[in-house]
Amino acid sequence: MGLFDKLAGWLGLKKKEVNVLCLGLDNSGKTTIINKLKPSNAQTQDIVPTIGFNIEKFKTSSLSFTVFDMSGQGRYRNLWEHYYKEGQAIIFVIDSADKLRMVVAKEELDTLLNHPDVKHRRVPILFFANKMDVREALSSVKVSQLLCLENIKDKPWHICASDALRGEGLPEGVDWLQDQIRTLRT
Ligand SMILES: Nc1nc2c(ncn2[C@@H]2O[C@H](COP(=O)(O)OP(=O)(O)O)[C@@H](O)[C@H]2O)c(=O)[nH]1
Ligand SMILES: [Mg+2]
Repeated sequence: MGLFDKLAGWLGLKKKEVNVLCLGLDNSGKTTIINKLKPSNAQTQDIVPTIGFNIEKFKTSSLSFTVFDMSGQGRYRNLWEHYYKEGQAIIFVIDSADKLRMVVAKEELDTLLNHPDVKHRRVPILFFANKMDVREALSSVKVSQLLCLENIKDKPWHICASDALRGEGLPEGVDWLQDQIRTLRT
């Protein structure tokens, strides 16, 4: 049973759908993480891959994921921003070893947090400081500092160090998110 099944099962959600957006720069590990979370029988539909813009959607009985890369695709931004409205939880993935693009990740995060469809909603945000297995990777505390996460006052957030290749750190993050989603729904 995948973590994703566990999450859905634990929540006891059978009818209503929860939309989780998974965002981050390209190459941060989103697809790897999502593949670890989703059950093997999840239906994946890739849409609009042809215009150099990558968005992946899949769903199970009760949870629906939308995954997209935020970097280098400024001109396609309006194509994915409309998903913000429907997102009830966000997973934001950072490549902890990519120090050069940490500032780009911060810019994308700030743009996300200031978007009208996100700004005034209490959407829980789970951060994965991914690739912690890489020797020169920054700690999750350092990543948190560089992204100025302490400035996020109006949304519940949590950061977990993760190694998506081995699946380390993912259960902790999923546990936190499931608590948050449960709170949202009661
Ligand atoms: N060392 C290491 N490599 C990772 C980790 N997560 C993903 N990768 C690798 O990073 C590359 C990009 O991952 P991918 O999931 O495609 O990133 P995406 O573009 O955000 O979907 C792939 O070669 C992955 O195998 C991790 O935690 N540690
Ligand atoms: Mg991907």
